[in-house]
Formats: sequence, C-alpha cells, structure tokens
Amino acid sequence: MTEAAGRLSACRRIVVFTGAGVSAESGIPTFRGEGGIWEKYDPDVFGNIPGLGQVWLTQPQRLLDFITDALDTFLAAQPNAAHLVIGKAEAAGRIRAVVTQNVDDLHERGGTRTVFKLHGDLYTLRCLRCGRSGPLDRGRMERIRDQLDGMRSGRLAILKKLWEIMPRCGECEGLTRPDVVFFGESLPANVLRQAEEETRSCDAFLIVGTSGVVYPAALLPKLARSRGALVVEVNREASPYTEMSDFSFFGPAGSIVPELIPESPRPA
Ligand code: BJW
Ligand code: ZN
Repeated sequence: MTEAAGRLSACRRIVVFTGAGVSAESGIPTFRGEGGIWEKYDPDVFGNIPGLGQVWLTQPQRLLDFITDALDTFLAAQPNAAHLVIGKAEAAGRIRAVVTQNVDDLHERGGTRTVFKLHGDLYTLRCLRCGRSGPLDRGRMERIRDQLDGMRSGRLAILKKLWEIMPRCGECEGLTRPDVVFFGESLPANVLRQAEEETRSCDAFLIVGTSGVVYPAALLPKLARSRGALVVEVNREASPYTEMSDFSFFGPAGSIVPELIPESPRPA
C-alpha cells in the first residue's frame, strides 16, 4: 500500500475510473453479485427500454416497486470517504478527472468538479418529444416517491398513476425519461470522447469498484495501460483488471481509497 500511495503521489494527471462499488458503502447496491440490484430485478427486463416498456404494460406493480426502490435508495445516499477524498485530491490538483459509470451524484456531492458520466445521470430528464434535457431535482423526486408510496390498488389504477406522475417536459409537455444509458443505447458521444482523451493522457489510472464487464467503458483501463499509465485497482474481489494492474487492493473502497490518496498534498 505504501509503495502504491508513493507512486501515485508522484503522479500529476490521475484519472479515477469508478463503478457501482464506489457507491456501495453509501447504500446504493451494486448491479451484479450478492445483494446486487439484478438479484431482484432481471437485467434482461429492467436493463433496457423495451423490457421496461413491457413491464409497464404487463406488470405495472413490478415497475412501481423498481421505481420506488430506486428513489428510496438514491434519495438516502450520501457521499462516503472514497468520494470525499477523491474530491479533495482533485481540488488539490492531484486528480484530473473522474470517469464514472454511475448515474448517482455522489462524486459531485463529494466535491469533484470534473466528472464524466459515461452512463448518464439519474438527476437529468430527457424529453422524448423534443429531446431537451432538464434537471430532476431532489424535491421533485421526493414528491414522486410520496405519490407512489403505499399505492397497491390494482393494475389499472397503477397504470393510471404511473402515467400521471411521469414528469413532463417544461418546454413542450412531452413525456420524459431519465437520461440514463440502458443496454443497447449509445453512450453520450462527447462524454466518451473526453473520457478517452483524459485516459490517453493520464499518468495514473485508478480503477475503483467496477466489475469491468460492460462495454465500451470496460476498454478504458486497457487504453490507459497501453499508453503507459500506472494502473491501480481497488475492488472487493479480483476483476478482469487484476492481472493488468500494477497494484490491486481488495477491500472496501471507503477504507482503501483514502489510504491510497491521502489528503496531504503531493510533493512539488
Ligand atoms: C466494491 C465494493 C466496495 C462492491 N468497494 N468495490 C457482447 C460483448 C461485448 C459487448 C456487448 C455484447 N452484447 C452487448 C454488448 C454491449 C453492451 C455490453 O457491454 N454488454 C455486456 C454486459 C455484455 N453495452 C451496451 O449496450 C452499451 N452501449 C453500447 O455498447 O452502445 C453501442 C451499441 C448500440 C446498440 C447495440 C449494440 C451496441 C450501454 C451500456 C449501458 C449500461 N447500463 C447500466 C445500467 C442499466 C440501467 C438499469 O438497469 O438500471 O449501467 S448496466 C450496469 O452495469 C450499469 C453500470 O454502470 C454498468 C457497470 O457496472 P459496474 O459499475 O461495474 O457495477 P457491478 O455491479 O457490475 O460491479 C460492482 C463492482 O464493485 C464489483 O466488482 C464488486 O466486487 C465491487 N465492489 N462493493 C470496492 N465497497
Ligand atoms: Zn420537450
């Protein structure tokens, strides 16, 4: 650990690449593995738009449960020690950017300013009619959650309620959807391009809490490696990146990341 922290402290352009594991200690479950979201909600159904549309029509109660679970979880989550120390290291000029697959706002709330969100943002809505984007603020999320709470009154009533509470576009009143990237959808091209640029030019690439199985995001560590960056991995368990990493640390991100990038500024 001391050696990896020492090597990182000499780096001036660190890119941090994160997945669901960095937010696990904030109370947001990961997708895969024990206790993951997909133990409860089948990714073949809940991981893509056609699947979600089908659930809406045939099992609206399941969709209601999915939305309620998501709102409860995201509204309660707070940045943990990993998000906070990453934000402080960026402010101290040690980290260039965070590239995240997460749709939560915990890096931003942890103080990081440059966050490239490869899989979109749960707190942004996109209009299905005119394409404009707008914020989904926490107050609005709370109101939706309260409207859904305790609603168990038959399929048609649930369908009607879901239709009523779906947020509308402020410009054209069209239906909106969360600006999140589901399977089969393209990643935001400009975000991916900037993430690749940062990755190509970084001197260290710190991977935190991702299973590394979802593409094209999964290619970034390989890009960093091919450009000669120091690659350090933090995960609860071995991943596809373990073999190619210079250092791998297995344990909770909230304990390990603060040890790897301690708050004291790097030597000039
Ligand atoms: C801890 C910890 C702690 C736990 N501390 N660590 C065949 C081959 C290759 C590619 C494809 C293929 N078939 C289809 C594709 C493309 C597809 C893909 O990659 N699929 C693979 C799964 C096979 N990709 C796409 O579709 C992407 N788009 C695309 O490619 O566009 C072009 C295209 C268009 C049309 C057709 C084909 C291509 C889009 C990907 C979108 C991903 N979206 C999701 C959310 C879905 C919405 C929802 O259901 O809510 O994004 S999927 C999900 O996985 C989420 C995550 O961002 C992403 C990555 O997961 P992550 O973050 O790694 O989490 P986990 O749970 O997997 O892992 C957590 C890790 O943390 C674990 O390792 C733990 O050990 C660790 N951990 N606690 C430290 N405390
Ligand atoms: Zn609109």
